[in-house]
Amino acid sequence: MAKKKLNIGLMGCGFMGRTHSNAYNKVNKFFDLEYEPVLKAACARPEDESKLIPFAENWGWQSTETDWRKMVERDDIDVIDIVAPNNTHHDIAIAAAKNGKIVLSEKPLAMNTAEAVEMAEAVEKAGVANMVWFNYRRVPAITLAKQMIDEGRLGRIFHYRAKYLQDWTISANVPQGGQTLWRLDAAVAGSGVTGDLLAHSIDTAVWLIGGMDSVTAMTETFIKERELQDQPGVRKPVLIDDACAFLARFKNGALATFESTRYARGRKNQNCFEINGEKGSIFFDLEDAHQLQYYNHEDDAHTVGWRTILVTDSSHPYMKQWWVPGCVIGYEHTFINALADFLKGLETGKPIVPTFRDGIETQAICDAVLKSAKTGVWEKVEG
Ligand code: SOE
Repeated sequence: MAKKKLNIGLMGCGFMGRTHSNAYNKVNKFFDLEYEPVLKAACARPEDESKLIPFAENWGWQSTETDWRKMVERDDIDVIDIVAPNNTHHDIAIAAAKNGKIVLSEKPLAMNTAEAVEMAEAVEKAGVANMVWFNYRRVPAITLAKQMIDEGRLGRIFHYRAKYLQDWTISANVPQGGQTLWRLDAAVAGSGVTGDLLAHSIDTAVWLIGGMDSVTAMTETFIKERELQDQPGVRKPVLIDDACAFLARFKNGALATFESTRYARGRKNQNCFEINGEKGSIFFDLEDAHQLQYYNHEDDAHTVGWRTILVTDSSHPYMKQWWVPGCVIGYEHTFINALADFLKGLETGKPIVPTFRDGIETQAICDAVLKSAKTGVWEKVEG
């Protein structure tokens, strides 16, 4: 059957631009879907055109734009997909929704909760489908964890323990700002590890065990001043959080700890969590992404113990679309899985989570964390 074409307009051409372009190219090869994305146009700022042109050629984008306002108004675009830096999400998403486009956004949804609320309201008012790309929900082992929790296998949840560790900013010679280092510029990123890394951990946690009530946090900026990438020789204070740790109380009574840093030497992208429930526990580590560790207290006393589930079987989430059991999939597949879910959602009319409205909660938790790091007291998660 002929596929329904869905014309995509991609806003940005960096790291996330690559992961999404790859997903648009691959999704119909592996998933049986009514919709087929067409890589219609990719957009970047005029000063990034020299990067945009080869990017578009490499991934098969049919055209390019250097004016995002023109892009959101193009009649031949159905979907605006925002992979540009965080401070652009709000204006692009709202303009896109006003023009009746489906809107997808990279995480974090916005710079703060107020922006996220406006974005959610805009897509809802326009009645357009929307989704935040929290891709780790689509790691099969994490989706399996969700399934197991929903099946009641852990029982009442007591503890949630998350870490998200990297090490790429330890050198004081890493500059801030510019095309590739905007994550270190608070004016563009909104925050440091809180919005960039903990947003993932928070989204996963809330999805798995429910909403958060209150938090108490500490943050640190280890390197206080860095050169600007765009202006060599010019040094400015660093205003992002390099590291953040917080305690949380969940609405269901569970206690949690979250830790994130870009200063954990040797940790490149360690996104892990452990959940302890009355009946069992689960442990996941992105550095062993195809495995889920599970302890079932109801096992026979003489065989009980942690077991490793190799999440590659066709009975596991997403895996029947991929290879044969034992053949692992990787990081890029999480974006393809997310896109497949989204396109299925368009087919069925069922909103695919996390929607922009869901994104508000993560944003509100990040805001409460950053506020608590300043006030030094417990802060309620608003809304
Ligand atoms: C930061 O280094 C980063 O690229 C994040 O922005 C992504 O969201 C994360 O998944 C990998 O690390």
